[in-house]
Amino acid sequence: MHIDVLTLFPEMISGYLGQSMMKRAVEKGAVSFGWVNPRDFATDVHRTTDDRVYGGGPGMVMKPEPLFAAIESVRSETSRVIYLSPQGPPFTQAKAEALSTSDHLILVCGHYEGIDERVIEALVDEEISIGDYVLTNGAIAAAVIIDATVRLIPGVLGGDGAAEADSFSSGMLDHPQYTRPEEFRGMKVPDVLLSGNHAAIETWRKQRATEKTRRVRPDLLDG
Ligand code: 4G1
Repeated sequence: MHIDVLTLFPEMISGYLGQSMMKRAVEKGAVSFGWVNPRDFATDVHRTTDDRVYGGGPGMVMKPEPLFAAIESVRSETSRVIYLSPQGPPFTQAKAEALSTSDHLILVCGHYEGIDERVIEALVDEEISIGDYVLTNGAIAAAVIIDATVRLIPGVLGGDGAAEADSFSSGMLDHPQYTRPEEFRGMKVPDVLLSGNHAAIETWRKQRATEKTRRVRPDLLDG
């Protein structure tokens, strides 16, 4: 998979993409990253990428010309152009699974108040939102999409079933987790987890996960 990130501030997430799981995924050849800065496609002397909003009101909007040129510089037949936007449907694990089989993603990050609507109409295949809150720019949202998607590409995680075992694959929150020591500051690991009784452990985990999900995220059980 190749992922091009279109942003005015690549340094916001380039550090993250050069680290940890992403670094290993690149080294394994599972994914490669490219950067596209619309500023490099602005043609005036000041290399302007934003302008005032038609109809009035505060803030600036990203101009269409540099965005069209930037997207068209990396787009091909197999590209999927995604605009990270609070106006999109919410990002989910199911969406991450669908994206993980893509050939080429172009992730368009908004800045200021967003992008000229004509870019969305003409070039964007899909809008995705990472949640209902206000951000200063969309690059962080792109990093979220990349993290959740790339770890699902076969061979990126250890192959120990960690990706499949993840609680969201079962549509529920996770059960509590413990590691050594058996007792820490008087707090003990539940006996069942030390029993070696795998059926009992499975029952305990399912029960705790269900209780927690019902209490804090009942929407996951009804949905
Ligand atoms: C109206 C949140 C505006 C924000 C309503 C989730 C938020 C991209 C996302 C905004 C952004 C609400 C996202 C808002 C995002 C252009 C630059 C848009 C930043 C921008 C609830 C600012 N998932 N927000 N507007 O935050 O990019 O993907």
